[in-house]
Amino acid sequence: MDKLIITAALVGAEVTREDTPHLPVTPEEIAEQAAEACEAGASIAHIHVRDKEGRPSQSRELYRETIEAIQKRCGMIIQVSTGGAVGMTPEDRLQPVTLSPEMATLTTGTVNFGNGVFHNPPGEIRQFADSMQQHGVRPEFEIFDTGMISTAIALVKEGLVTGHLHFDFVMGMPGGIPADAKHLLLLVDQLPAGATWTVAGIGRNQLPMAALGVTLGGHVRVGLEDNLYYRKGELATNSQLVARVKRLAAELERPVATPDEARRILALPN
Ligand code: KMH
Ligand code: ZN
Repeated sequence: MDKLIITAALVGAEVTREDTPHLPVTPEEIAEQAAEACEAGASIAHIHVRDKEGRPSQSRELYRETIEAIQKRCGMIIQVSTGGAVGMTPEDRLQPVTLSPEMATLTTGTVNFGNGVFHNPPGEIRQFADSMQQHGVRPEFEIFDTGMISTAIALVKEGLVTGHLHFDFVMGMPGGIPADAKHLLLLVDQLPAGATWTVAGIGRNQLPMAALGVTLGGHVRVGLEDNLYYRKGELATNSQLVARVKRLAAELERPVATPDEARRILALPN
C-alpha cells in the first residue's frame, strides 16, 4: 500500500466565522493553517479564498497571494478549488487555474448541494478540463455521486485529461452519495486500473470514512470545509483533524506521505 496522502480542506465556501472561530479567512491565516496542517501530516492543501468580508471568492489575485504565502512556509501540494460557491459563473470559478497551480478540483456532474444546485453541465465540465490542460494543472475529480465517475472516464477517452488519474469521493453531503462502506466500495470498484482515490466524509462522517480510506488503501481528506467538529459539541481546528488521521493511520501501520512522496504517488512533476 502507498503511504497515506492527507488532504487538508482548510476553508471551503460555506463555513463562516460565526460557525467556528477557527476558520482561516485571510491569505495569511490560510497559509498559517496550511503550514500547521503540513506539520501535522497533510501533504495537500485544498484551498478556497474569501474576500475582505469573509465571503467566498474565486479572485485570481487572492489565490495568488494565498498560494505565495503558503509556498513561503511549506512545500505542500496546492490544490485550488474550481467549485467555488454555488451560483458562481464558470469564468469566475476558473480564475485560479490561470495561476497554474499543481492541482485543481474538477467536479464531473451536477448535484443538489444543501438547498442549492451545484451546476456542472457537460459543456462546462469540458471547458474546465480544457482550461486545466492548457495551464498544466492536474485535475482531482470530485465525485459527489456514482454517475460522475463515468463522466470523468469519458473526459479521459476524449483526451481532455491525461496522465495519472486521481479521484476524491465526497460522501455524506445532503443531495449526494451516502457515506458508508457499501457505497465507498461501489465507487472504488468503478475506478480505472492505476487510479488513486481519496475519501472526504462530510460532517460526522469524516472520521469513520477516514478510517475506511486508511484501511482500504485510499487516501483521506479532512478539514473545516467538510466538518467543524472534533467530536460532538467540540469544535476542531484544521491541524487537530489532520493530526488525528495521522495517529489513526500510525496505529494501522500506514505511515503518511510527505508532500514530495505524495507528488510521486500522484505522478506530479516535482
Ligand atoms: N463549495 C462547493 C459548491 C470544490 O472545491 O471543487 C463546491 C466545492 C468543491 O467546494
Ligand atoms: Zn472545496
